[in-house]
Amino acid sequence: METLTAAQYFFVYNAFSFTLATMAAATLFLWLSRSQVAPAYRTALTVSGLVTAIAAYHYFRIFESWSAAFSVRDGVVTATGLLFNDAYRYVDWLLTVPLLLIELVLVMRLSSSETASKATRLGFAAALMIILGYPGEIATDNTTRAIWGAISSIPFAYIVYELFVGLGAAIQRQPEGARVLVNRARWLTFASWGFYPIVYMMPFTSFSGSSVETGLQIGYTIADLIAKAGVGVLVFMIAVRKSAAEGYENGVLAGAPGLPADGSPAASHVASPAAGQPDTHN
Ligand code: RET
Repeated sequence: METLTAAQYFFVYNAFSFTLATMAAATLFLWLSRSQVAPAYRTALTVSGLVTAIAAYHYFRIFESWSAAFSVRDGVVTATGLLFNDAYRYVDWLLTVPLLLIELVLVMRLSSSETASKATRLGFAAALMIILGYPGEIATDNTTRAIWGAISSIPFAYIVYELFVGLGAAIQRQPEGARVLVNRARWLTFASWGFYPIVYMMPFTSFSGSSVETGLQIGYTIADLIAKAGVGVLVFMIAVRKSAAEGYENGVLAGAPGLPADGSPAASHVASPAAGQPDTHN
């Protein structure tokens, strides 16, 4: 890698540090908010917090790897000889991308067979997309990068199609108050996901050397912040709106004091087909 300027080095360094803090904070928020929503949406918040927790761990490792790969003395950056490990990012995606898709499907509360089939197909396509993208990411020549990038775009196109066409119909069945938010989550996912392949194409631009490396790291980091923490907060808001539409207040069925709020059988037979809940049984 061509030597970075001190400004480039610290820009990336600070971005990693910021992202580590954001992912850790988002994890706490999502997990601590579980009790604020109806039992049916708690798994979505758990999964959402898992995504940011896995990301926090990987950003810690990425940050450490970045610090170890360079040393800065008197404003001059030199490579230490220890390689910056790009694999952390792809391992992170391998775990978090299928989980993110599952989280989106879960918050829609489709029938269990629809949830299972959508989550499986989307999760599988997401894993394939990441695995096929990796050889291109570590390739040193642009032709290899372009080939793997193109192959990886096939499962990517399938996911985008499913999110837009497949889940479009499901969105129409969401309760009024949540429809706008679910649609926003779908768009935010689409926009942030679309950003990854664009960042991947950095080496094909007129930028070169250390600018490409800086651009790749900053670009992927911004996309990760939106796709994980941003979408996580939206999923929380959707869960709150849908809980309210189903008669829950602060995670408890309104007008039913004393009922367990943890989704135990005593509460769930009252809670399940609440009014205004057309999306549960189709
Ligand atoms: C790659 C390789 C080039 C082609 C395509 C890619 C897509 C990557 C995507 C990654 C999404 C990651 C997310 C992470 C958050 O947890 C692998 C860069 C299409 C869409 C959402």
